[in-house]
Amino acid sequence: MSRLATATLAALPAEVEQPSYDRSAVKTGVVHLGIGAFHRAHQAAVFDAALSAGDLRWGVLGVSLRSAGVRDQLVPQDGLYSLVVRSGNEQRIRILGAVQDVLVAPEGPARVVEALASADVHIVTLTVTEKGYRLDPATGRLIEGDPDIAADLADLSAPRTVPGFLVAGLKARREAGLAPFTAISCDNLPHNGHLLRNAVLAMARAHDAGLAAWIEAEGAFPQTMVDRIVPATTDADIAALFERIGVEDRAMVKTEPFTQWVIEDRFCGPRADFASLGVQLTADVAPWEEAKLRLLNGAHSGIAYLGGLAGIEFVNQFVARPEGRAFVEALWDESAETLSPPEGLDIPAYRKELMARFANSALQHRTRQIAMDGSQKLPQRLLAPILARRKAGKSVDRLALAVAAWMRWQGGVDDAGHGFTVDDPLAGRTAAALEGCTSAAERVAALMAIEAIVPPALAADAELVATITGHLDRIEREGALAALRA
Ligand code: NAI
Ligand code: CS2
Repeated sequence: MSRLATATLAALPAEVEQPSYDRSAVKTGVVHLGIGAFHRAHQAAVFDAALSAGDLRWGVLGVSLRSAGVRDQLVPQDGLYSLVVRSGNEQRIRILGAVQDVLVAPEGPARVVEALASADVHIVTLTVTEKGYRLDPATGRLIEGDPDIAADLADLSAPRTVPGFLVAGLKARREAGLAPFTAISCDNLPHNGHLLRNAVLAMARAHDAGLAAWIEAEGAFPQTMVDRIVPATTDADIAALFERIGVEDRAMVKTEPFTQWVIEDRFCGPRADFASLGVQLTADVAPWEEAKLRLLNGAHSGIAYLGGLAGIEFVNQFVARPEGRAFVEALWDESAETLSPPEGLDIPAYRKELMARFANSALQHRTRQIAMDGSQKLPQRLLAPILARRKAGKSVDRLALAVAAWMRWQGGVDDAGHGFTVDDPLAGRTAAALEGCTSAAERVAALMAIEAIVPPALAADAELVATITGHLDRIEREGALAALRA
């Protein structure tokens, strides 16, 4: 079976779009940390469009901070992969050529630092998941007790973490007389640029006050809102693509037609002509980000836990059920009231479009995938709108139901009695909190006392606690579907 690569491009069917630029002339202008599925379908597609438009400065060097998996998929394919855009029965296949190489950081941290210090590199993008920043979700501070963070705080000769690599790269740039790069967090974190900047400055201060002051004065960490649903690729996706194009592509990503990237207009060096590439540049990303996190991601998390408990495999199956769709709409009614939408965002139209995106049956977006890392997601998606409503003296119901479903999920058993592993960096904490609890009320109190996840003001809110307890009790007795119907 032949594999997608430069040598096999000529064999592809005509329907497959191919890079139109001379890949050998492309310079590496971007280093991307955390080269998972999302980067390949979102930022890399924008840089590929910049290359197609003739600006050859924006090739991407991907870095994996953990495993060699993506390197082993992409490097044998000369960095080429298919972006498979699916909507209902339609499918569009485009081969992207922006990714030039992939490094596996633990195999050679010095090579990553060297790349970050290259004079051609002007932008560093990141998708390392919410937990990859090693920040306490409650305080936004670096978790200094994390062994990798502690190692980087002590010595940066072989960095291990995101702030460690960025500081080592920035230090080398300063020593070489270069300007800093612009570092753009593309993770679904509130105020992602601010959090990244804080993490980098905290790491820099531990090593060199002068370096920290230079980064503070000269560096740039724009906030961003990123949006495109990119489910994890499955073996069946790879097999189906092979049937269609006749070569094997182990690095393919599947996604939806929709894509959005809003970036705070704050760069400290050259950048692609983002505006001409469909990227929105704005002075204030916060209202965009808040709307996206609370509506899209908030609903996603509710769907993930309720659907996951009820044995509903995919997001589209959840919203195909009348009680599922009604739940999402009612959750949006609650969350939407907490937003201050930016000019240009029409919330009713946005909701309509979101529902259609969730209903896209060709994506097969697993509720299980979204359920992962709830401790890192709940605060910005569900707890923030709850807090805003409670401060305004308003009640919550569907938001509380989503939180109750997350609580039930922490027990690691679904409604059919099947056990599963709770995939979350704080799973040990939630399991310890639940130990010995004998009622829904005790479980709610124990989980709400975890300040790294739940703001103390919510734990002290008796009316809210009672609402969540009522929902959890029903889910435990009758299951998530019954709770949805009720
Ligand atoms: P993925 O699982 O394909 O890739 C995750 C990447 O993060 C991998 O490179 C992995 O090595 C790295 N990573 C995971 N844990 C880490 C840690 N503790 N330290 C350092 N690196 C770590 O996931 P995908 O789909 O690429 O999503 C990544 C992130 O992108 C999400 O968590 C989210 O914040 C953001 N995002 C994803 C969207 C999607 O639909 N997939 C859409 C919008 C944003
Ligand atoms: C999802 C997001 O996995 C999750 O937590 O909610 O990755 C979601 O698909 C994206 O934010 C869409 O832009």
